[in-house]
Amino acid sequence: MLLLEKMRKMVPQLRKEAKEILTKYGDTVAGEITVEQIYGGMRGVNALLCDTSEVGLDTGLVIRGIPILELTNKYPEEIFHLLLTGELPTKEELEDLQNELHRRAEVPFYVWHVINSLPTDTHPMVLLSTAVLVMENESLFRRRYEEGLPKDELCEPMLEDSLNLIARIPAIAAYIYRKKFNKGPRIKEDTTLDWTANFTKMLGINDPDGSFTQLMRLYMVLHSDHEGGNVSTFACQTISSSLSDVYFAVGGGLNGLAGPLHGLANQECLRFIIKLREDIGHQPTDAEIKNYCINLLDNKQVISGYGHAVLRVTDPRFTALLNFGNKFFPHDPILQIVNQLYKIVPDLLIERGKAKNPWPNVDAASGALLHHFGLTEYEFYTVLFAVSRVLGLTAQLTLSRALMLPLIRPKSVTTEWIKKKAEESEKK
Ligand code: HAX
Repeated sequence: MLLLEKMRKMVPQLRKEAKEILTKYGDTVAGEITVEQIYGGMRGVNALLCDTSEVGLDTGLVIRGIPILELTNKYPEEIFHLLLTGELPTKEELEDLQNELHRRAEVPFYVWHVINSLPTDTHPMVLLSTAVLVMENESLFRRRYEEGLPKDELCEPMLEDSLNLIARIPAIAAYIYRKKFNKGPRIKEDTTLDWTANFTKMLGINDPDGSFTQLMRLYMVLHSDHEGGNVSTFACQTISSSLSDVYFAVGGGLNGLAGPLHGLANQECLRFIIKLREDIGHQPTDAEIKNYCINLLDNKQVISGYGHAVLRVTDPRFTALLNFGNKFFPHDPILQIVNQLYKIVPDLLIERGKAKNPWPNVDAASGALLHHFGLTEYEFYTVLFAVSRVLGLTAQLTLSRALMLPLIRPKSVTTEWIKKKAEESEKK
């Protein structure tokens, strides 16, 4: 496998570089932390290493130095290669990776049984997270660890597990969709197709001109990674730092993604738009939308799809999705509301002065586009996000094992400690 060969060449260089940095700059102060940051979810604390991507306050997602808006015509497989190695694959490398994913795509039979055995009203994210966790049985990383493989050799089995998971997750997600929403029997995978086209075929969405697949490729690229401190990635990395394998770690990360302030926001956002239209009773005017949002904010509700813990501008991923919709179906009534909200909500949030970022994030547009193609079951949206995010999570896990990063274990402090510390600093 070409990717494995590339990693074998890369890993010694990465370790050498890390060693040199630590020897030369180990004592360099990289930041300070205030009491407000301790109470405030550690916003702005520089404490994690992540080379796959970075999120600039005013630039948004940049993958390995390339702004996300310059990567929108790529295949998600290319993005995985880029995240992991820092380079886009050559044609040969891409084909080799795609073949490798097909070779690994068979889902263990018991996964279907587990999904079938859960109650029909189970949330799709529970089905997905459970399916990922039960595949832990397949982990090569765990087997190698138990055999006594030293930690400087754990990167390869981590990559093996990662590729298996990436190869299998589309079939699992597609089955969850078909089972949960009564769409008919499972559709088998098609090894002649790329990762996304195979996925959309297995979902069974009607796509005569291929534009749904085109959207899904874009969607998979945009959601793949968002540096190291977001809930799903941070949770995933923390779990894996105890040397638990990909299935435990990604399962944990996906549970974090399932929260409404994180990956569930795409579901919440479309639900909000549909409810807004229903409550107003017709295609709303700008004034009606404005009043509706004011009322929500007065009732201490958040407007899903707006705000971000890091970004302070319109999320370029939102821009990419909105451009897609406005180009291909500008008259779609739901998309029109997304456009209207974009004109109205930022000013309302600015007026209230609470949200540090009044601009839309990726979740503000994605649901409207999926809805247009008949994928209206918004409970499923976070699963799509998860399929994409597995690319970033697994790339990051593999790199952490490449660098042999240690257990993540920051120190916590008590309220008493904080009060004492504050008193001491006031006396000075
Ligand atoms: N609507 C109303 N109020 C908002 C708001 C919004 N969209 N965004 C922030 N605020 C409020 C916060 O609730 C907070 O109020 P309190 O002080 O009363 O608690 C205040 O503004 C300050 O928040 P902040 O510092 O600007 O934001 P945080 O870093 O704490 O949180 C969130 C960032 C994304 C969680 C937040 O903006 C939010 O809840 N947005 C709506 C949900 C959403 O769109 N989530 C998806 C984010 C993208 C993502 O991770 N996708 O996976």
